[in-house]
Amino acid sequence: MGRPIQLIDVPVQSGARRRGCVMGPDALRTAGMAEVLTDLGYGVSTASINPPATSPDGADTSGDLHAPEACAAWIAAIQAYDVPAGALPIFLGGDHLLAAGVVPAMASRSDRPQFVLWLDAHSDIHTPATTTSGNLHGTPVAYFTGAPEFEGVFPPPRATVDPGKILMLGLRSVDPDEKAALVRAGVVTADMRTIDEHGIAPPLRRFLDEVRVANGDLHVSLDVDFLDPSIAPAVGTTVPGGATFREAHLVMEMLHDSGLVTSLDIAELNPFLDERGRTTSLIVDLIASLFGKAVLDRPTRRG
Ligand code: EXY
Ligand code: MN
Ligand code: MN
Ligand code: MN
Repeated sequence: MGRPIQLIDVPVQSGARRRGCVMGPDALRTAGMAEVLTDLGYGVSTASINPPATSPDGADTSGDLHAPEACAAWIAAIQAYDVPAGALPIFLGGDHLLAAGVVPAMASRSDRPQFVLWLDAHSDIHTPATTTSGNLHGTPVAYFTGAPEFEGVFPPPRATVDPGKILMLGLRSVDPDEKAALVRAGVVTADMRTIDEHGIAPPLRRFLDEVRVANGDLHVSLDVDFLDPSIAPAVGTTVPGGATFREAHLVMEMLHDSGLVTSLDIAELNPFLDERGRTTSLIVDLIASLFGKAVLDRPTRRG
């Protein structure tokens, strides 16, 4: 039996105006997420973080921000949730606002340095001051790296992450203020141009080596729009030119081989936009790869 896994539903959709992410956890369960992990030999438990009692979604738009109070309440609820000791949590979203709760919670779980692999078309490093859409799912990275602009908007993070310990893979839609913030903070990035030219494995291999050397914890945040829209249409923020089927599986296979992943979230799945469940099924297949489903049995290679 592998390490116990806890599947935690986080049906947040306050981070954006478009509705549907609330159905993400149900869709992932319907597609067999628990059964796939059980078949791979893991003990699986389930939990859910309940929607905080705030005003109905969207009713508290204040100034230019969409639903800041609901978002703040979700972040507080997620950060207050204690994952059972020894379990590897998979947070089933929900829009990407959930990472603002999940990453500080994971970073506070141990004294080891926290690393984050951010798989996303977007850098999500806006602050309440720079966002032009007002959609707060575009802000979690700035929040969990300690940007001061969140004071009075979101509760203080339980712990913060060193921006130099974040690798963003798959970027292809980054706003001007975000570009400046990425450089200022020193986030490590491999955009789709870099991936096209050199492949997806080299930056990931370098990053995993760093995590290993530092004896760090590794959180993986998988935004569905990391994937090319032709294979993953069920997301409200599709951007052409994303990761292919094999690139995505290779990332998952390398993560499995590394043995370094300590937590995971799946964000932005909008089942309302799916086509006969194919995006949801692909996500479940990717998670199976991350937890050891392989084309052929091969000796685990570390490094
Ligand atoms: N940068 C854009 C904005 O701030 O509205 C798009 C953000 C999309 C966020 C998605 C989840 O990754
Ligand atoms: Mn995102
Ligand atoms: Mn830690
Ligand atoms: Mn995205």
